Amino acid sequence: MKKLYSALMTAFDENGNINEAGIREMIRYNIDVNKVDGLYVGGSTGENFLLAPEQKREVFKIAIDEAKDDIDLIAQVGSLDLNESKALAKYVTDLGYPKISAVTPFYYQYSFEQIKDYYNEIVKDVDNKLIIYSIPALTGVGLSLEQFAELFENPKIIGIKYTNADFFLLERVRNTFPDKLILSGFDEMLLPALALDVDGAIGSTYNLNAPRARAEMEAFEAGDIDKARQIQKVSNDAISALIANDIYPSLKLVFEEMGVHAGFTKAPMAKPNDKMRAGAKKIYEDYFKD
Ligand code: MN9
Repeated sequence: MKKLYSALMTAFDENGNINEAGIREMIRYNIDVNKVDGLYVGGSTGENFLLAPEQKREVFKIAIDEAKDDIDLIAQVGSLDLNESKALAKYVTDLGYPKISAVTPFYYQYSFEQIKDYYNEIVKDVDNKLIIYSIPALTGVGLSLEQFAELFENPKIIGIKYTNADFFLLERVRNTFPDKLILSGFDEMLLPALALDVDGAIGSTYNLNAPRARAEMEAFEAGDIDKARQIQKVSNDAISALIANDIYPSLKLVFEEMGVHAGFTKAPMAKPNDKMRAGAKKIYEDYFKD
């Protein structure tokens, strides 16, 4: 069975402080209602790159404390500061996270040799397995088939969170590395990713839309492509509406409509205004009210 992961959001108060109760509510909702297979903690959706080092640790601690062994957990530890990434890799491994992940190093332009050293350093001193987080649209860093092959020479590097619309490369990667874990990262392109035999998906919108994504995966596996396509169409109507309304605060506003206290995004992410609130209410009513 293909696996479905929500990218965990971080609930903040209005001043960007962590709201622990809100994070726990979102985790419970994902486990009890969405019935996801796992959570990706500390990713883009978690606003991780806006967090202070101690806030990252706080989120990792809360998430494993709430989720325990009930679902799979992947901790994204990549950071601009390699020493911090290494320390976080150790921290989450000690907490019991069964997998880590790291975004490709970004902002400065690194050679592939430097990128490779970064990954090998992160896993060097920890007894854990790592999934490369590839998201070229946000990092500006794209990896080629040959570069993935070089990274996979390290046996601790076991897969890719593939957030990329390059399906040619996805096909090459899937068929070159049949035993690697490939998790698709663009929710709006779940169906073409399934067609190329990814092992599952990780995404922000599954926090709200996991039941549809699960139904789509089941239809796909049963060979009912028409049904899978119809479900993807409705999901994409919802995703388009979320993006048009500013996706990060809107995911939280829709959660609030559902009674889950997802709180605020962290500045410089947008503070909700009346128009955004009205938009989120409509998205809730159109797609997520049962
Ligand atoms: O990685 C998410 N990516 C970002 C996962 O947030 C940058 C996706 O789940 C997108 O939010 C989603 C909407 O574009 O596919």
